[in-house]
Amino acid sequence: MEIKQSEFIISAVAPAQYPKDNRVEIAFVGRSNVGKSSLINTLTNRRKLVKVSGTPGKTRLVNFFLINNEFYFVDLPGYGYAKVSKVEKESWGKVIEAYLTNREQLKKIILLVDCRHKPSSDDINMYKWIKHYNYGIIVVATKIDKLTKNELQKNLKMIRETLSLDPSEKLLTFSSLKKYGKEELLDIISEVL
Ligand SMILES: Nc1nc2c(ncn2[C@@H]2O[C@H](COP(=O)(O)OP(=O)(O)OP(=O)(O)O)[C@@H](O)[C@H]2O)c(=O)[nH]1
Ligand SMILES: [Mg+2]
Repeated sequence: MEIKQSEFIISAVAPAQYPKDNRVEIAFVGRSNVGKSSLINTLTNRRKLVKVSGTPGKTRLVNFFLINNEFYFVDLPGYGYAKVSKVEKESWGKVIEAYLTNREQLKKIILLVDCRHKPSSDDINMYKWIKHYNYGIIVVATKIDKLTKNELQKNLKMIRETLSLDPSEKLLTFSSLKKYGKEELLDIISEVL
């Protein structure tokens, strides 16, 4: 699949603002700073479709992007960012949960984990939660340009073990910096369309 068209639609705080046209949605979740927004820019061949920043916590609302006039990419706020207040964390959690609950047109959730780190308890909970609600899931290890081949192999094994991935489940690898892993992820996304 090739993405020829991508357009920002809305930053939604509440479900009432979500698009109502029932197009298929593909959502991106993961810890703050893991590279969700960068990955969406890479997939869409856009440098600034989504705001990226060195400061974690850039994405605070549920952002919808219409792709090829056919389906939506949904960029969610990152969880697990230490430097925000408890109240703010709870409000982000609610924003994420409100979107992920009962979203029938949501056909795939892409869970991003940083290839350098052991998945956190938040990552494990998110993985279990997605499975529990029977959404299709793809786990993607991001920022692989930061590791050597050997380090990466070791960490992929550790990520698989920590999340208890089934041997049949894919663990994709991705680098927005090197544009690595883009075709494989797009192919998997196109399967659900
Ligand atoms: N080396 C490298 N850096 C990356 C890659 N992807 C993202 N980054 C950097 O990681 C930081 C966070 O990227 P974002 O895409 O904003 O991360 P996010 O998951 O959207 O973060 P939140 O919006 O806070 O949840 C930025 O400084 C990016 O430049 C990658 O593939 N390789
Ligand atoms: Mg972001």
